[in-house]
Amino acid sequence: MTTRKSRWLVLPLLLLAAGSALAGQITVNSAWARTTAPGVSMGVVYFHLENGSTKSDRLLKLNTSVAASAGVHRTEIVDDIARMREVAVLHIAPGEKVEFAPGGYHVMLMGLSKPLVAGQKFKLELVFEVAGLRRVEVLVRD
Ligand SMILES: [Cu+2]
Repeated sequence: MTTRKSRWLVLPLLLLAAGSALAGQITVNSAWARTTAPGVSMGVVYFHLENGSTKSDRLLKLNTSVAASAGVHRTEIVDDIARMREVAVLHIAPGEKVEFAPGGYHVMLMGLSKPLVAGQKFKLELVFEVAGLRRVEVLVRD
């Protein structure tokens, strides 16, 4: 009877360890969006993306309730003019960090239902090919 009891104690500890290892694979941190002026239908979201796993992955899709659609864009300087290019699928190598920041990668929100107001928070879902779904809270600020 005593051995059986101790076996049951070990199991939850193993599950806890497995859970934290999974959370360390693909991480999306410090997500924020810039405030938008009334009548503007597009917004931007930035965050730190890191692939802490040993597998390469791909960001396939983004969903949010605040806009009709969301996609990855990259700002590039061509002939001294900043242009945005759509990135259909973002590849992220094992151990790679991708910075979504002004002047580079960003998530473009298209068809905002309401202006984004400082202090507001909204959910953004990122769908990865290997890691699956990641949900982050995005803070709106200037
Ligand atoms: Cu853009």
